[in-house]
Amino acid sequence: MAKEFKRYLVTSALPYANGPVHIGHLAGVYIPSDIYTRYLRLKGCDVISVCGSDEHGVPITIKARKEGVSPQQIVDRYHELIKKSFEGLGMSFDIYSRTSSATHAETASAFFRKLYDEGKFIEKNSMQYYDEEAQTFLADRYIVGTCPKCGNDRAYGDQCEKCGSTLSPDELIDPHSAVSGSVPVKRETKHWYLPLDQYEGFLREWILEGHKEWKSNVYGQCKSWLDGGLQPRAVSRDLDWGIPVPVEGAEGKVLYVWFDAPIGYISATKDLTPDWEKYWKSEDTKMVHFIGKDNIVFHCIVFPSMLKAHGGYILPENVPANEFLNLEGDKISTSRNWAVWLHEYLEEFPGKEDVLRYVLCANAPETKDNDFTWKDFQARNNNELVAILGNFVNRALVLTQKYFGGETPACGELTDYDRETIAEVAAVKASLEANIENYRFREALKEAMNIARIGNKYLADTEPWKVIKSDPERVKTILNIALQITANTAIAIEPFMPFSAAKILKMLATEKFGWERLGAMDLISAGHRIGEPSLLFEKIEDDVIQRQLDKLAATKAANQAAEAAQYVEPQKDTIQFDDFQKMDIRVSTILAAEKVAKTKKLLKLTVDTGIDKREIVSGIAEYFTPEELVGKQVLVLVNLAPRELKGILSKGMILMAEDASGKLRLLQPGDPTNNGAVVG
Ligand code: B3M
Ligand code: ZN
Repeated sequence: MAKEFKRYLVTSALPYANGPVHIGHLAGVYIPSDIYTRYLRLKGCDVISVCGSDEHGVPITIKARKEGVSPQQIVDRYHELIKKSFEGLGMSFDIYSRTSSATHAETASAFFRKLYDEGKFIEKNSMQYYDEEAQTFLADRYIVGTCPKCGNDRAYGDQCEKCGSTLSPDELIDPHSAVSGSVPVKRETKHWYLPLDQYEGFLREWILEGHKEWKSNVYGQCKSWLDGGLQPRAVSRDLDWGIPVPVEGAEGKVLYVWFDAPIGYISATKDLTPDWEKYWKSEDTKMVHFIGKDNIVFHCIVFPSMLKAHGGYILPENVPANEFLNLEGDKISTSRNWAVWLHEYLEEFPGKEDVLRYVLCANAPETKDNDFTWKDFQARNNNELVAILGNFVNRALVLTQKYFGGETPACGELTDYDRETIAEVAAVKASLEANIENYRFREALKEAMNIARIGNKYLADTEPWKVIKSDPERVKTILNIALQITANTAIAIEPFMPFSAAKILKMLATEKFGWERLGAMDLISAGHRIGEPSLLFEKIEDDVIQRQLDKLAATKAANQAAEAAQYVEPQKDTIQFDDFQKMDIRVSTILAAEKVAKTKKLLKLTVDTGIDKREIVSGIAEYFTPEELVGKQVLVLVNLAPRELKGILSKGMILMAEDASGKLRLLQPGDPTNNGAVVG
């Protein structure tokens, strides 16, 4: 028998305040969390939903350094952007806090201090990389060098972004500091470690025995972490941005971001309500963490161990982490700007907040990674929201306006088909609730949409527009039932599409219904005057989607150019000076140039090499017009064996450089030089 809870505490992963939120975050964490919270509120439960910006950590300091601003300026910028864009999409947190708040500093410090005073940490000295020029210890991300796996010379101390390998600073070839560029030295430093290995027994019991009902992707990951053996984990860092370690002699050290961030849920609750302890310390509270799969270890292993070590706190009842959402078949990436950013979506698709909520829920990566495509976004909007939900609601309202002047008709004698339809609508509630309460939001959304499907079919089968002539009394019953189904739709879709639910209620000119009324057929009374109907959704045309696809294509091209620019051909095999001496390279001037007939790439050049005037065929027609070459001085390898190309005897080769983007560049003497000058 499922345990009864008196209240609910819903937490959503705190987004890093070093960039905007994108559709991957929404599909993975925030839309599921908002659906769950709205549902509980509709049911009249005592529920609070907390979130906020995660404002510490190395990536924020790197971004600040890159932009030449302070970390506080970075987090202030993105905290506001994220908060505003969440509000724009209808995320209904009860509080959206931030970990640079005073409450959080106090809460996280006290939390650390209690564990410290009670000897729950291991103190350990270790050798870390230190930048003597910048006089700072270097977090792994601040050490750059050559990846031992793929040769990328911009690999970080913790990861190579080119080949994806996880690295440690000691593996880097030629490590140097990203701060000053100098070669770092090793210096001893002290840190505090949470001995996770000591919590293995508790975690096995609590998760593997006690929460077999958790989603398999979450349960499985926890099992592999536990089977892999837990190691003590450092909970402090040598950084100047973060919450200072509240211990004497710990100057220059801050709490590790993953130690302080989850405590952000507690500090946010404190800022929300003076009754915060009944949410965090009472077994009558059901706590649910909404996160992405990359946060499972922190929310199922590390944070519960911290709470256990501290004592007095409840543990999460469930952690329904989602997998990842990809975009147009490619991994979403902040650094490569490969994303649909929430704030840009809200600007470019005003009034379509629910379309994004709908599509991201319908495609949510609940059990495996999934893909967002703009074509699918358009199809779901046009074929599901417009054609089913919008169409049904609009017909029910417009026909009531048309036949009864907007006054709700009384319901007369029911036919068997009416009773069948009413029963079908009532039956949706149970499966809708079961799916939401088991975090199956994709399935739940289909159930909610089923009510509109039933309504659409009911109108198509009863054809009030035909019957009105012969039996207006019958049409009164049909439209009364259609209006009740419309009101039921507004209840069922509210957790998923709150903007549309509100619009339907406004068009019905009625207040919000509680969840307990779902399935009722007396929601709209006979004689009640409905409001003006308007379209809930509009078709999205191809050109709108094309604009988004073009935007992504431009991003891809920019990324390819940037990646190419980073790539440098490896050096060729060593040669002897004599080998080089065999080449005779001369400064020459191009006297004439013309395209070689029937070829795309070839130009025939007449060149004055100082020795003679000769013809050279060169594959540069895609990069230079004949006109722009005439008169230019170039470098020519004059003693290359002549060869016939397209019937032209080509005697020599113009030296070119191929740049990172593959474009050919002329090599020219810095100043005008006599033809025939020897290059050596
Ligand atoms: N800031 C978000 C992430 O890993 C991370 C979550 C913290 S929740 C306490 O993308
Ligand atoms: Zn690599």
